[in-house]
Amino acid sequence: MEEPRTPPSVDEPTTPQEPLEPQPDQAGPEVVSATGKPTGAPPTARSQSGAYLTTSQGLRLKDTDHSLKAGRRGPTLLEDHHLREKITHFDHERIPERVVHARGSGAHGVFRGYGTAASVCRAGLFAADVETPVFVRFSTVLGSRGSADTVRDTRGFAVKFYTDEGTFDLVGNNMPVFFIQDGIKFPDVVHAAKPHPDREIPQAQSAHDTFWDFVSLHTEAQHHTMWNMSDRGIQASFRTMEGFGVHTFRLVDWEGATTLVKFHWKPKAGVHSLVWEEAQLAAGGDPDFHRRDLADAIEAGFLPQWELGIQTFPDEEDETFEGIDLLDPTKLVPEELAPVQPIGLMTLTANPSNFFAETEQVAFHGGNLVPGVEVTNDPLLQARLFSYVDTQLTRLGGPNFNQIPVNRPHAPVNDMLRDGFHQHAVHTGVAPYRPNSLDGGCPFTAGEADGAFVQVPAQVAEGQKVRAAARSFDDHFSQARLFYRSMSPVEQDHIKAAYSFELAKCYELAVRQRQLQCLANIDGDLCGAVAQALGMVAPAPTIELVDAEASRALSQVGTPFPVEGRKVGIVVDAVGDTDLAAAVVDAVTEARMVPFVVGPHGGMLDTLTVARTYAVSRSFELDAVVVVSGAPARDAMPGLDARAGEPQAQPVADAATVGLDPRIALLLGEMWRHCKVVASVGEEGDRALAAAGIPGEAPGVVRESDPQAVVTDVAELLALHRVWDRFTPVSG
Ligand code: HDE
Repeated sequence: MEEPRTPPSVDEPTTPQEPLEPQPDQAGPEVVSATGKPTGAPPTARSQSGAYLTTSQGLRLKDTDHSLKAGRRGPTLLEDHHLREKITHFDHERIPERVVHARGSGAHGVFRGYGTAASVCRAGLFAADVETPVFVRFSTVLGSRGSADTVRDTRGFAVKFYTDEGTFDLVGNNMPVFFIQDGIKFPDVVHAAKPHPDREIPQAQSAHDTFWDFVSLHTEAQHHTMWNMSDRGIQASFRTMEGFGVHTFRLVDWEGATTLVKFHWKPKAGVHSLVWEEAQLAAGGDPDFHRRDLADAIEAGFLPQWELGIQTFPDEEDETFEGIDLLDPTKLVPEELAPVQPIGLMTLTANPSNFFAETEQVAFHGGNLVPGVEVTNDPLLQARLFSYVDTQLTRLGGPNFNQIPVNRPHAPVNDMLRDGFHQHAVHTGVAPYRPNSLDGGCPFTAGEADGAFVQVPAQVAEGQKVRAAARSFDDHFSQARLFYRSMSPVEQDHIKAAYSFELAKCYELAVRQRQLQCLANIDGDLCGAVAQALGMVAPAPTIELVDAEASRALSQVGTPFPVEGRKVGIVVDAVGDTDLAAAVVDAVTEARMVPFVVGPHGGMLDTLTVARTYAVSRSFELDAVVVVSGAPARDAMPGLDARAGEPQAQPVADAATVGLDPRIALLLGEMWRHCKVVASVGEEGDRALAAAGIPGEAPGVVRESDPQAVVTDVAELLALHRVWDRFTPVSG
């Protein structure tokens, strides 16, 4: 077994030493002049150097703890520049958060092309074995920067590829469709979904009147809303999330031939979600649940991976495929009709060194394209092309945000953009204009053979100026129905519960009624169940319901979930068999899972290091639990005896009378309800399970006497993510 780590010294270090070397990615490329020569401005000039604390001007300081005063008890002097500089800078540390996607988590990584896209796309990054550094930012949409990770919401999935041909940003979501068909509606949907303007509540939630008011009136939002109400709205981890480019893009090959495509990111870890109660518990117990999970996984070497794939469609005049309008971002193309073809692999390899510098300041933009990838006339995409630069002007304080290290292209930059707030480049030359003779004609424009980006001459339909959409955009319900009917019964149950929860949070009867009408136009069974939960009458559909072939690929159930990095709680009490627990820890570690010893108090239990105390152990943090023993921790929790007899302390069974700590009873009850693997090893463990009311023979319950055997059984069950057959679904 691993020796417990010696904790780092808590004493203040006293020997001056050089700061950590900046990471290579912080350095950014060299600053070059208009003629391509280095300007000499060091790329890291603004990060720390030297062993001593200084002012921003490099003046060494002896004391940063006391302001300069007229006498020890006297007034502070205005002359104290260090005080003023320190406070002034602090006063301006915050920048405006993103108006949407404010809460996010980032990581560095690498993308490796398979070469399989070469027949349809000339972009160098997709060529075989080309490695491109990437920065990824995952996010929720609605919440503020400090909001909880596990709220019900869409997730952003934005990837910046630093290619040799320029930066390519694929700014997508974890859902393939969007609430609106035209970008001009974006402020409307966001205003409706954000907290009410009078009380500024609720935070990071769609469960409120204005959201449902909007989506029930603006029915093109119904398909995306259905995704949000499904398990996709509460994903287990960023690592188990699919990503979608949403819009249709146009790829161009070396001959200039074009293909329409939709981009998909497929996680190697499968696509998985939390259950709703778990998501709610996590939002309180660990609001940083997804951020922590991503950072921990990368640090532990369980590197998250996604395969990038494309669905391809012939680039024909009507821009439709099998009757689906490819320019309508509220529609997806089922994978059964157009399979996703893998074109490369992304691996996240490193956590950011500094959250603000990288994750907060990264600026994505769908208009950052490379030769071979172009946009289409999707009216949502077209409006986005305007928004993303515009928003950075306020958020990052001016037009030079591309000079921030995380935003710097890795391709040579020789633009004629000059000056502006926060200009860091020391440009040389006198002629930032073209044509010129004074700088020798530099910079020169490139020909196509030199890698210039030249838009393919795609045909633009002639027409009259109109504020209108194509007729095909009028179908708002058929794909919401397709999605619902493609779900497994357990997923349908979750959807019913989600609508019932969210609509029950709406005060306005008219809003609930209108949304029920939308559900009636999607699926009668769904509408009936939600109406019943709300105590309302289910309306009849007002349209003819159209059935399409169910798309199995839309369901998450049954996607593989590798056991690597999964968390297994090992519960042992103060007088329990710690040797047996240690053997389980070893077996879990050997199986490449992460053992969490759950004990009555922190510190050590014999040779075991306790990772989580009874007081903080809740189901959301564990994928499975193995109980060795769980007797009440009388010494560790004064007053427990007095409370043990109270009914609320025994959520599952008469725990106290049979010697089970009520907090372990609570944990086991949650694991049971959340369809997680519950296991015992040895007699004490068996007794604990029985005391918690867990039936010995139920699905997903493992009882073994041997530590190796219990871990083998647990690992087998974990590959299915959850034991869904523990409860009989109502749907189906
Ligand atoms: Fe965004 N979106 N968006 N969006 N979006 C922003 O840009 C906007 C849309 C998406 O991690 C903002 O830098 C408009 C669709 C992600 O930094 C802003 C419209 C999709 C992120 C903006 C859309 C997205 C953003 C806010 C309708 C999925 C986070 C801060 C025309 C394909 C990127 C910022 C990050 C961020 C505008 C619709 C994804 C205001 C106007 C559709 C992942 O510019």
